[in-house]
Amino acid sequence: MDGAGQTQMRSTCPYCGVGCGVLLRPDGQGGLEVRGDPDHPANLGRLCSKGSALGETLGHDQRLLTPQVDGQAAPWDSTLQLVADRFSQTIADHGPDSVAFYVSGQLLTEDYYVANKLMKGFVGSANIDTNSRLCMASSVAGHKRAFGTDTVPGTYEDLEQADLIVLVGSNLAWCHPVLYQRVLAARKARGTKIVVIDPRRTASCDGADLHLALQPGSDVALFNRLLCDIAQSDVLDRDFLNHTTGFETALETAAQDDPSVTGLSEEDIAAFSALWLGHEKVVTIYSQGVNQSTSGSDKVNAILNCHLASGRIGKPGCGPFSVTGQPNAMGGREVGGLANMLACHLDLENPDHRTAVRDFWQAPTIPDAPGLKAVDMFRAVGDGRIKALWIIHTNPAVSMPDADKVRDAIANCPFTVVSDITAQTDTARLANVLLPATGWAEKEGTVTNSDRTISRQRTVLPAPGQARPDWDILAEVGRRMGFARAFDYASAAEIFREYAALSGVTAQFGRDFDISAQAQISDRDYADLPPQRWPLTAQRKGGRFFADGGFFHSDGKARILPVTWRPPAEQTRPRYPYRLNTGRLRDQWHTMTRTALSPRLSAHLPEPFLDIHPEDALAEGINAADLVQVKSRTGSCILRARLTDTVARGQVFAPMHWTGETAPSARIDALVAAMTDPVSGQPESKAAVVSVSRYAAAWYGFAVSRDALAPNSDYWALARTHGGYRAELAGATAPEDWEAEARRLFAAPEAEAIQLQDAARGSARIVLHEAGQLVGALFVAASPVAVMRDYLVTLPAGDPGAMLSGKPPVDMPNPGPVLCSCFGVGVNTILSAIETQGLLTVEAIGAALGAGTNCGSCKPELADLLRSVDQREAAE
Ligand SMILES: Nc1nc2c(c(=O)[nH]1)N[C@H]1C(S)=C(S)[C@@H](COP(=O)(O)OP(=O)(O)OC[C@H]3O[C@@H](n4cnc5c(=O)[nH]c(N)nc54)[C@H](O)[C@@H]3O)O[C@H]1N2
Ligand SMILES: Nc1nc2c(c(=O)[nH]1)N[C@H]1C(S)=C(S)[C@@H](COP(=O)(O)OP(=O)(O)OC[C@H]3O[C@@H](n4cnc5c(=O)[nH]c(N)nc54)[C@H](O)[C@@H]3O)O[C@H]1N2
Ligand code: SF4
Ligand SMILES: [Mo]
Repeated sequence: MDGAGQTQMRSTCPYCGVGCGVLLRPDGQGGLEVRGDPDHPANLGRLCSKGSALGETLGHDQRLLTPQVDGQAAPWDSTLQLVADRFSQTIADHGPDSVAFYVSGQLLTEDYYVANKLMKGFVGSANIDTNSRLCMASSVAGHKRAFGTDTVPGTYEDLEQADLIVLVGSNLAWCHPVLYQRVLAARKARGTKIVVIDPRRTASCDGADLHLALQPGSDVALFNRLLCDIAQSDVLDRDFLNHTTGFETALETAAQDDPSVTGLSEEDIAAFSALWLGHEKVVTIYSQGVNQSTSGSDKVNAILNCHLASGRIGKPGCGPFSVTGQPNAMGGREVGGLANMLACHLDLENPDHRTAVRDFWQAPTIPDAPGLKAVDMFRAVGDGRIKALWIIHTNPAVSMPDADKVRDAIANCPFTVVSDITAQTDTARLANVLLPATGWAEKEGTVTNSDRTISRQRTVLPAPGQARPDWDILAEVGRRMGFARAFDYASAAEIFREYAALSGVTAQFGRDFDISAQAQISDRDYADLPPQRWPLTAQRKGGRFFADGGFFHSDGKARILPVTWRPPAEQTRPRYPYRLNTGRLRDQWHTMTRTALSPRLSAHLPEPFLDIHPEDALAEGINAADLVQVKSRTGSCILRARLTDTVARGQVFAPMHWTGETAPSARIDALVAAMTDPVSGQPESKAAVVSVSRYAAAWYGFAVSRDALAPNSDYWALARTHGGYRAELAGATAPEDWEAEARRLFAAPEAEAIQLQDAARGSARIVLHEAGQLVGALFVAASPVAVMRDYLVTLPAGDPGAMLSGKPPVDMPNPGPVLCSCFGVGVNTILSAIETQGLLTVEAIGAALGAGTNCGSCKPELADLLRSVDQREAAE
């Protein structure tokens, strides 16, 4: 609680692994005012666009408010009994490995701890895996191979103390925006150099000194070359090599790799090496371009090798830095959420570790072999080996590779339980039992961010309906399965104390994760727990690891591992000539169940798309704004084409966010084959092979609507606006009667209609209203609809008759697509201000229009606009 008494609370943002502190104040109408916490070490008051818009995502209209069994509301008591009975019965009939939990790096540590304890300690199976398998598994595997544990050596302060920051497969500007802001601030203060290694030109390239657009999957070859260059320079740290083994072999292996597989010029590769060798303080940040690969673990070790050989690790401003994606990706790793881990960084396969944890839990049994990893788990669901499945806080029917197959597997599983905050997800729609969880700001516990800082999430809002915290639901099922004592938890604080105590027991094995100083924490101190970096022991608080060696292999030494470049698992071929890269957008979070509720966040990029190089588009006969059909061996999508040279020829990029709820033909993971890294089991989500062709739509449509609409065309994509909804539509055959279609779409059989139809041209404009109040407007054409969307979506309150033209009145400029979501400033507004007011800098745009002055997440795009104007003027 803050000085202002009841009114202001400190908590942590529920989105990315930066783990920003927030100050929350209930607005009295069920919502919250959200500000950055100036005292939180992760953000020091900053927030990005998603954090700033949290208040817009808390409404209850989409919430799951009661348990449901087979689509019917049901009481908690009988529903929990049903879940416990079905799991117990399945275990009795088919053994413990016939059941599984699939959980999430967004669970709080306390939730995660209980789920893991129930499955590994009491069900007696290791079949618990998490979406972190799709996210951090390769980093975990790489860390463990090199260091002996899954340790992130550095801290966020290193980003400010570094002279060179290398971003490998990380679009930090969009995915960890507050860290990116910290890097940019440091660059301003000390001239930090930035290198981006990414096949695609991203917003993070905006401030970069060097962008290496390498061939997808070729990172190992690049870092092997760097290792060779290090070996031949005085950057090689022979003293530090005493803390390692394997250098000579790794170097010999590295020398075998041909750097030309990266597709980079010798000058670029040499420039990279020169920057790396020339700056002692270098931090290499890596993320999904590294992890989500069939050579992900080797990519991680190739990077770690360079830091180990140069001793650039664990010292201020130095080190490899795997940034975590989800708010508690790190906490989940600590707590043992992966199928091959025990709690507190202990290994399932080590008998001493197993005994220690079993004794501590007083558990009947602990399995001695790893459970099924995510991809294998859903295969086992598909072929009937898993007969009861509990999915918590994740949406695998969308986010798993080969997603259509995963969706079918879940649908056919004899018993599926889903815990979520909403029933409107592709996964929840398949469940036999739905359990309503309390969401962010309604529940409490801890999360660990990318730099090992443990922070509190706190309860500020009441639980809606009958929703209950995830840990509470899990513990109750554990008790009803017959494990009353082990799951007799009354609060999150109690779970945290048990977990902290367990970490002390495991410290005897000389592991890194130890927070035993918190084992006796009082409820009150837990309530007030300030952000703290682990380790937290009687001797030690926070800090970095490995500056002086002290690795966690039994000989205390790190392993410098021989790694060899391998291409992605699937090769492009005449039938599938394009490599499909996938990833994230600035203002959406994963499967959009929360961010799509915010009109502000929905304005940035309201429709799914495929980025394709203009020359590839030309070759395929694809024009700007056409729809394209993208096909792979596993599935098919329809997406809007964006012609752009941010992608190389032969490569295409699509965002991962759209779902059956928001754009059913854009479920991108339907296209991604389930190929995995042999060490980590992490799928290759960024290197599918696909074909791309123009989608021959008979008609295209655009609609704005006051209420939710119900499209059923071959292609549709839905987004929130301030006044209601907007939709893009298209179909292979046109309905016979557009007015009837509009009435169905807007569910307005009685509304008055104003319309213009031209059957010969295949165009129609229909505005439905009730006594002058807009209900919906539908614009149809035989080619992609040209109306001023950014003007129309600001309407619903406007004059229905005036809408028919699809254009604003002549004296009203079209603002263009929203770029600054905090202040709703459009691209055209910014361009016109740049030109008419002679604005030269991002700061000047901010001063003139406000854009970029709140969260700053759009600054890279503002810089890009300035550059495009520069280039245009230079060309004129
Ligand atoms: N706005 C937003 N932020 C988020 C999230 C979100 O959903 N939305 N999700 C969070 C989560 S869970 C995660 S894991 C992180 C992910 O954060 P990032 O990893 O930064 O995000 P991605 O966009 O998935 O991928 C990063 C980049 O990898 C590049 N890439 C693809 N293939 C290769 C390759 O072979 N080599 C290299 N070097 N690069 C390649 C892609 O072009 C892409 O730009 O973001 C977190 N933050
Ligand atoms: N092609 C492709 N696929 C990818 C990726 C990629 O880059 N490309 N990235 C992968 C990565 S890194 C990740 S992390 C995954 C993410 O993929 P998912 O984890 O599947 O995505 P989310 O949308 O975050 O799902 C979270 C779910 O939890 C629900 N929820 C929210 N709050 C609560 C709560 O308090 N309790 C409970 N029980 N439920 C809650 C939400 O409504 C939502 O349904 O996607 C992976 N898939
Ligand atoms: S950077 Fe943005 S999404 Fe990530 S924790 Fe901070 S405010 Fe939340
Ligand atoms: Mo992730």
